[in-house]
Amino acid sequence: MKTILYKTDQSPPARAVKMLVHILGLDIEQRDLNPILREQDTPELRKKNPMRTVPFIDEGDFALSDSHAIVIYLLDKYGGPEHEYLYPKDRRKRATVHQRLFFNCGVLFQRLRTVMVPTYMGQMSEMPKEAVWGIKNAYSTTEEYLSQTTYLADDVMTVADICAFSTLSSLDGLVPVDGKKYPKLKQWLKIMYAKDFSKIANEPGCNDHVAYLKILMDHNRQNQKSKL
Ligand SMILES: N[C@@H](CCC(=O)N[C@@H](CS)C(=O)NCC(=O)O)C(=O)O
Repeated sequence: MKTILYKTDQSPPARAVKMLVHILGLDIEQRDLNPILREQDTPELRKKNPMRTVPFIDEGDFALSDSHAIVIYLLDKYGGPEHEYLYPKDRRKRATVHQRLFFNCGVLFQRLRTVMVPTYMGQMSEMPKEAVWGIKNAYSTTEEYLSQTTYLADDVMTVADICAFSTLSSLDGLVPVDGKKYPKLKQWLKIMYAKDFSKIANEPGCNDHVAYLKILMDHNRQNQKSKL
């Protein structure tokens, strides 16, 4: 069975996989699944994807969830020598790529998730101070990484940049990166926003994601007011 990618365009981790699919030029079937409507909870999909998150891929006798695991698998399976820069063979460089991927998974995306989940559940009507602090704190760490190398893990773009960019582009829409405080992050974002794969596979979903979160916060605020 050919690979099927389950995704929704608003999802940052799904956008990371979509960007890699675009870079590798893969002809993969992409199916929409709305996690807010819990479309991933059917018994058939749950069996393949116990984490019940998007993105995940299905190859019939093999399924894989988590964008970070998926991009590494796709690179391993389809990447040619011309893609080696994305996932360097050098042991230390590869270890640094892994660390930045875990940073995206465990820090950047979690800071975004603390805004997404309560907003979707109707509980958040504005960005709380603690969430903004957490996001800026993550910007500081990213700034320090970008002070060591041009891209997040190396002087060339790696898969860690693609994954972190999908999250940071949504965060930037919610808490705009201040170029005076985080000049390297601002410059890196500018470079990443200008890439073709970003315009095609990230920008539309990212814009929708940020706009939807802001609309929902307004809606939650109106709801809270009407209950007073
Ligand atoms: N670490 C996972 C996170 C995936 C994730 O949380 N996706 C969200 C959409 S952005 C989701 O499916 N949430 C549904 C849920 O948590 O039940 C990845 O990188 O793929």
